[in-house]
Amino acid sequence: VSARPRRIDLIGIATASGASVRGCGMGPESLRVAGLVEALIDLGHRVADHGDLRRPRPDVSTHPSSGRAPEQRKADVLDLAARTSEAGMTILSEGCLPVFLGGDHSIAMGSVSAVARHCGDERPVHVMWIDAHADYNTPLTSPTGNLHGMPLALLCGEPGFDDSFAGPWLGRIDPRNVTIFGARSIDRDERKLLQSRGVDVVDMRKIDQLGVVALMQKLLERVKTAGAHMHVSLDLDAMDPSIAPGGGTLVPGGLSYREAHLIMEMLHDSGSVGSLDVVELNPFLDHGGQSATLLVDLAASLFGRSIMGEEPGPMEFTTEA
Ligand code: 6HN
Ligand code: MN
Ligand code: MN
Ligand code: MN
Repeated sequence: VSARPRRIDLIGIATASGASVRGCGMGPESLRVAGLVEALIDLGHRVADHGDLRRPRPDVSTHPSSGRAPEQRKADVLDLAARTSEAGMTILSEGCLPVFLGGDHSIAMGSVSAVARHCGDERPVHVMWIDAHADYNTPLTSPTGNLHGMPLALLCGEPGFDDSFAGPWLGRIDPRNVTIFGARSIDRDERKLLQSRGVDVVDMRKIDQLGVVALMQKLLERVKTAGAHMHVSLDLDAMDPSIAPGGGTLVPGGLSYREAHLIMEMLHDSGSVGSLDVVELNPFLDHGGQSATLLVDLAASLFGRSIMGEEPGPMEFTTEA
């Protein structure tokens, strides 16, 4: 149980360049306004806020929905991913736990590659991707061309990314060390890729049928046995739109309020989590801060907030090892 206080380092990546809907570049600031720093300090952690990484160029209206042409958006994504990767490495090398505040989900190219580079051959990395989507498209399979639908495929070294995508993220992660949790919208060719690589997809049907507890226990036991660093990538749209309206790619039938918290509480008790992304919050679409507040509360659960304090409950994760 990772009750001990940690030094948590926040870094915002204020971008929507991987998405087709503008607004999630304001995500980091919205999470701060919703009280993220205070919530973590309240749990006894030490918190450093590194502020935001920003797009290299100002926004221009060349694209009807995003305001940016595809090539420009791609250049922004790659530039920010490189800087995110370096910043994450620095935080990890100081023994701190990085929390990457998106921004759209393409920022995970930077965050996950930072973790993979830091762990190197010393420690396996397991990625838990909590999302309505699998984000496992390649330029060959993507129906939209939006880069926030591709970071996992890039990290897992899927073919279809040409040399222009070169960087420390390419092929950094073994697809068998990925668990997608909460999925309910997967594109046709994306599904074929996931199946052929043996990616663990815990979709909403499985969650309905087997429940969060059994599925999480299985995952956490596996991660513990492997001695892996668990990176959690939390996409707002994993949660049901009724409790998390502030996203650009909402899908009905998502995680309930308590399911989401229980996942976070069990992650906390596992002691395996070494890094976190909080992504896809679009404050422009949010309803009065509801989604931002939900994400802050979920992060608090992940970092040790519990209903009855320290008392271990019957669902606490234990392992023989
Ligand atoms: N996200 N599968 C769709 C696409 O465009 O590739 C949606 C991706 C959503 C990405 O929510 O992070
Ligand atoms: Mn996503
Ligand atoms: Mn998503
Ligand atoms: Mn709305």
